[in-house]
Amino acid sequence: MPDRTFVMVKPDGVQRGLVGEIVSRLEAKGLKLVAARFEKLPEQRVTEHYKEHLSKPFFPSMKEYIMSGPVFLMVWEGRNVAAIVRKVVGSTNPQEAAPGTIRGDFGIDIGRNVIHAADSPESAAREIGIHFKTTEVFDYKRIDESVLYEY
Ligand code: FUP
Repeated sequence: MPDRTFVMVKPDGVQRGLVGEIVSRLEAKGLKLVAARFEKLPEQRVTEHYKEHLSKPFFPSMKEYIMSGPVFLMVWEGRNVAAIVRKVVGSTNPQEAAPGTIRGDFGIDIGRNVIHAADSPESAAREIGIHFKTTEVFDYKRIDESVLYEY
């Protein structure tokens, strides 16, 4: 099984027209898009996705925000993709995220941090399972793969 991770452009990222920019950055890095869907998340999947945060004080407002508009859900593939995408995305709090990262370049507030990316291969597998059926994730070869890796 190739390395895969789960990424979501949150409602603020969609509203601000950042979907294309985010997809472009991940493509330009050399990662491969293998699944995508644009939708408004149902409450049950938001609760499942963020179950480790259910009892946190920020959970109710985060849930309302995540469900406030459509989100762009994706699965990306590449060697060590979960760690790579977390670096491209930057720190959770956009105020601390380094310039050059997505959150560092496009965010200000921790409660509006533009994008979600799974924090480990284990989280990625769990989150992909919540949001995508196996038939929605595509296995294909990209034409540039032979020049992207040394081996
Ligand atoms: P991350 O893995 O970077 O998305 O960060 P966390 O899992 O720690 O937090 C999940 C989401 O909760 C963050 F994207 C933003 C939100 N959050 C807040 O709104 N306030 C907080 O104090 C902490 C997290």
